[in-house]
Amino acid sequence: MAEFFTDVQSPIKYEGPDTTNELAYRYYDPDRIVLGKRMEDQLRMAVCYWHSFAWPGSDVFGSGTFDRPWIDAAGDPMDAARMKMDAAFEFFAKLGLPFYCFHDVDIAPAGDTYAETKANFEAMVDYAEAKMADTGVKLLWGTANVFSHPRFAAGASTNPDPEAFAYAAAQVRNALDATNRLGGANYVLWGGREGYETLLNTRMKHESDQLARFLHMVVEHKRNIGFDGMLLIEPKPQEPTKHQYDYDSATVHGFLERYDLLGELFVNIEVNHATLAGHSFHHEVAYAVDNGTFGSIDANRGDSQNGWDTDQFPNSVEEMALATYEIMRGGGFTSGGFNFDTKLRRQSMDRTDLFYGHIGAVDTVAQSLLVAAALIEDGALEAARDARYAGWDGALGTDILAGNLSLADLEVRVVSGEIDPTPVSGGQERLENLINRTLWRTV
Ligand code: XLS
Ligand code: NI
Ligand code: NI
Repeated sequence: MAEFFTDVQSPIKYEGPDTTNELAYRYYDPDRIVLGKRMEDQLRMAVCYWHSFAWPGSDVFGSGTFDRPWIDAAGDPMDAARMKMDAAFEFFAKLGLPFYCFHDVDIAPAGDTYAETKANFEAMVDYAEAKMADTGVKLLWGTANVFSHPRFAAGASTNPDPEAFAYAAAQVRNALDATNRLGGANYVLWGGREGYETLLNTRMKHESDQLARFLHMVVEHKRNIGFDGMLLIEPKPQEPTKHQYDYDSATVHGFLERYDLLGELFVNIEVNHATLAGHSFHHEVAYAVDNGTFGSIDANRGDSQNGWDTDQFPNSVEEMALATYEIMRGGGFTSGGFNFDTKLRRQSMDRTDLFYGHIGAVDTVAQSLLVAAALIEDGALEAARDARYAGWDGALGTDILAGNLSLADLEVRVVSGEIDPTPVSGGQERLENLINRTLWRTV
């Protein structure tokens, strides 16, 4: 079989912080025990198929730049799909991460009819099954692309045409079956065009009822086939549409509660989607962990100078560490993990750039775990939070929350002078220094 990544002759290994080898891990040491688990099992990192193997490096102003002979290879499109999968699994095995993720359209070409597309997809799922058995690489999640084709221009489940809904249902049914067959740990639903371009032609309430019906159908199908992974919604506020209904963690939480879907679906939080929504990644993760909706992560980063989804490889240990702290404080991942939903820059055209991007990202995530573990083991951050809320453990706090006191009861006690709150410092700078000291010490 042809070899595609010839600059890397053996799997990338942990060599420690002092190595001079650019094709080695400095912090990611899969067998190292951190917070009671092997680093590999704690982080559950994955490579994404779409940006890394199915995207040629094109942007809205220009065509592909990447050296990827498996994209648009001449001849039978199924041969090209197998070549792409050979390249992908060679990369997964050489990078040495335990997982990958894919969309249906990433791995198999469309046929002239839906039946042909389905047959192509099934043949490629067989091929993937064999590759997974050969390499030991597992599936973190599968998903369906119900946003690229023109039939989904006005949305998938939120389309004004129920036939588009039905077509999306067919695709999701197949992708969920394939994910189940491949032993996938989760299934993701990203509502790429589940939103609107203009309110002038949109019935928002009708569209959200459609989306909820669709999600109930997905939950029901998951039960029918006995899939035991998590179903994940990936929030994103906009892009490609002007407004998307799964805007952020809090919006998704409200939606799930309103449509009786809490406990059935969880969130897959992407760093760059958090910042697009005007939040920090830390905020999005903390919200989901605190409200019991946390599932998985799409690790990447945005660019603070522009407002779109640049999906760059994560390289800020601080940004990652604050979120990893919240994840680990909440007990860590169950079936989720860190998926690199990341795109090389268009000028990074060499095949080996794909290794550099991932190696830096993997080390950033590994460092974030070390910082999170140091913060948890030190306990000072949690102790500061505990101290700040200590009043709520006292008689007044517990009575208020238990509903034992009315506005009038409280006013009586304030009038009598019994209650007279004293402002105390929030200590923000002291805590920021604590974070920085932990970063400097760990990294
Ligand atoms: C796009 C999303 C997408 C999902 C999977 O912005 O991040 O890549 O992760 O459909
Ligand atoms: Ni994503
Ligand atoms: Ni993105």
